[in-house]
Amino acid sequence: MLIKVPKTSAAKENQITDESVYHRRRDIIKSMGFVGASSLLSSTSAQASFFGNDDKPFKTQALDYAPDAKQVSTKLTPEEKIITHNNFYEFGTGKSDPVENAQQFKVNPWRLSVEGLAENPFSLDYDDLFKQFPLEERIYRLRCVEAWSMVVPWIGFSLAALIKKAKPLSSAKYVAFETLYDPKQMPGQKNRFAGGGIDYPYVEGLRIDEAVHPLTLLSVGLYGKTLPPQNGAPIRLVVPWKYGFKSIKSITRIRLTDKRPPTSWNRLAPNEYGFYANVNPSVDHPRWSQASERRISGASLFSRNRIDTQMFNGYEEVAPLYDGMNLRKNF
Ligand SMILES: Nc1nc2c(c(=O)[nH]1)N[C@H]1C(S)=C(S)[C@@H](COP(=O)(O)O)O[C@H]1N2
Ligand SMILES: [Mo]
Repeated sequence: MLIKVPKTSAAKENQITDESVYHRRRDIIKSMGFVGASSLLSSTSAQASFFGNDDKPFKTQALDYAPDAKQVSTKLTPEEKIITHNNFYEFGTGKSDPVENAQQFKVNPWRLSVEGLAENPFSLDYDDLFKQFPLEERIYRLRCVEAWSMVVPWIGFSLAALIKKAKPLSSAKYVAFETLYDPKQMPGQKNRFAGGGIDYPYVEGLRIDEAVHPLTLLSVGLYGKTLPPQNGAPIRLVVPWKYGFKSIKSITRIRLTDKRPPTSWNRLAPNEYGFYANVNPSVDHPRWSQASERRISGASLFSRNRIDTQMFNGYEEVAPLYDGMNLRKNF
């Protein structure tokens, strides 16, 4: 019974008509003050019409950061697509539910605790998230297990820097992550149906060597500004070589542990979603192929291309992490 809920909602997402999403998105974009496809306007200049007069859009703030030094040849996904086409089941299971339902989400005050098998457990408040570690831009591909993808200019810092500060004990083999649990603010957490069958809080995990890999990012912003709530404000994980569901949003707890932690999608449908969830074009999801993906690229409905999915989402430098492992079995 519980397993059936996500199956239904996941299937629904795959079948959702582009057109209805497109028209909905137009309304939202208009309300947020975007005037053109390549607008660089901050959402602070948003008009509140879509959300109603006392229901103003969330305000993001400009960040100071070091731009991504690498010349990334791939075209960025436009900002208005990244912030209106989301998976964040705490705010509903439809792609436009998060932007519609998350604008009043309170991110300040916030507390992120770093705990468990560590010599120096600590916690960060909202301001610390932006001040304790130098911020850098990382332009990464994001590949959802549902076979769509984006190219996102994230801003954040390496998870490795945060873990180093905690001074992990040698017994720490895994890192466990937890999203905020607050059903008053997150309608999807009120009951199983609203939240797609997930048992909240949403949890995720990495092996410690994956966690300290230089590509693994804690993101606090995108497109030069703090994250909007629908993308996981105030802080979320980004693991670019794994399916998007590993990149847990709105994190309140990071725990070093000696046991492999449970992960939300694996718990819900273990035959469909593994612990590793490395992007792999040769291991299909039981209900669809993973050989290719729909790249959400241009501003127009017609500028979506089907491209081949790459092993590890193209981040081949992570391959040594899995030397000798059967990646079909450990999917
Ligand atoms: N807490 C939480 N984190 C989450 C999710 C979620 O539902 N809840 N969805 C995941 C999935 S399936 C994807 S593809 C990415 C989407 O991130 P984006 O909306 O910023 O593109 O967030 C991931 N993190
Ligand atoms: Mo996803």
